Amino acid sequence: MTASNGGLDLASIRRDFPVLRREVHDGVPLVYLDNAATSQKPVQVIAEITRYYRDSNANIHRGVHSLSQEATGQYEAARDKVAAFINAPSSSEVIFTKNTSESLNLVAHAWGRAHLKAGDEVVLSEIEHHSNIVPWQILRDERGIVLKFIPMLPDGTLDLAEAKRLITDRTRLLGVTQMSNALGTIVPVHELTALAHEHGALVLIDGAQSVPHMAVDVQELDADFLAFSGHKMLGPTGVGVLWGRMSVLEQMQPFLGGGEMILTVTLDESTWNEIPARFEAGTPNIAGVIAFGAAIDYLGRLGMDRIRAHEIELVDYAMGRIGDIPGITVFGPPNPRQRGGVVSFDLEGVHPHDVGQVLDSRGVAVRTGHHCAQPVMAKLDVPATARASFYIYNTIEEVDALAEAIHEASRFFGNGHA
Ligand code: C6P
Repeated sequence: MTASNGGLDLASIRRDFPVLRREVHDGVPLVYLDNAATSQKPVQVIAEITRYYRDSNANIHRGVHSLSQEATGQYEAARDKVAAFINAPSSSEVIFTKNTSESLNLVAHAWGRAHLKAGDEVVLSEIEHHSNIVPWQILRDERGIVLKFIPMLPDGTLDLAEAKRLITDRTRLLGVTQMSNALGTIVPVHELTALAHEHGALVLIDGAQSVPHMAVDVQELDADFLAFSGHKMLGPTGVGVLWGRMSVLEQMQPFLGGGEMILTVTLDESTWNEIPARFEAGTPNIAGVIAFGAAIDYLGRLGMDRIRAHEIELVDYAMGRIGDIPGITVFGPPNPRQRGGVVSFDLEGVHPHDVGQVLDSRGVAVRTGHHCAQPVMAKLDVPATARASFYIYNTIEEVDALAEAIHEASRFFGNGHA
């Protein structure tokens, strides 16, 4: 097949990622297809971490000295880049956390604790990552709020008719993923957001899998919160983002106390700093945030629409290439435009971990397990799946390597089909 790669120059992109030249098992070239777990990092991001520690390291927002001011400037410049990337009306609406999980917990703790009382309803979906279920269960057990879940249909999409029934005037918040990590399903969050707003509920979007792979514009989305992680979009681990609408952030209590989140402290009481400092207690991951800025620059140069087009091409090709392997079930929507760059599958008679090991012996790195989405596994009635997930540097030849490795697993375990 002749691939257009969405207009991306893959050879040039791949040169920027040293790890992609790695071999495993003494000479087997690495085929990295575990991008939904974390992406690889380009030299531009790696260099920025070194540069910061070598030339600019100082604590931020705390010193009048030149180095501290320089580090503060670089940290705040990264905030501006994130704001521009998601088209936030103001950089002050961008809060740095350590990952998506912390961003989602921040909403449950700082908004939920201030505004939810017994009987209030929070609507989630059955395809949420554990990080958008567990914080709400903790709050339910503490406050007596009621959790409702939009059901998943057999093709991995959400039951929108049921969503219309579940979202009512009792709903205080809708929390939903824009793209399922376990299945790749893209959720029509615009539609759900409009529905929730009609009933006066706030909307929290888990963008951990969508923001790295497609253009996400918070003004167009019209939600109230968007959570995502830098490490899934070329940035270092330990940096996440919570974007929040300012009028909502202003009504929230702090999440963690201490450090720069205060204005005044006496032994009796404290007052809070401006937003976003109010939600960033303690010394943050300064180097990580600054290097995340370099990751955003990199993605911006490629263009999110091209990245999305490239991934649709890869997924379309992958589904065709592996769809007819005997005994295979590919989960999630059949239409590649309704899914992100994720292909989650089961090979009849072979445990996904065994599939993963055979794939690994051929250099193909995929994730196997429940993908922190156990309710999805329960609904599919499988203990786990094997999941290949693509990003900007993956090629059609790597999809071929994946397909051949799955054939090999099928032959190796003699599941009766090969
Ligand atoms: N999913 C995966 O392999 P953290 O770990 O906090 O950066 O992101 C949590 C998270 C939240 N929501 C969704 C939709 C996610 O996919 C993830 C992370 C990884 O699928 C690790 S479990």
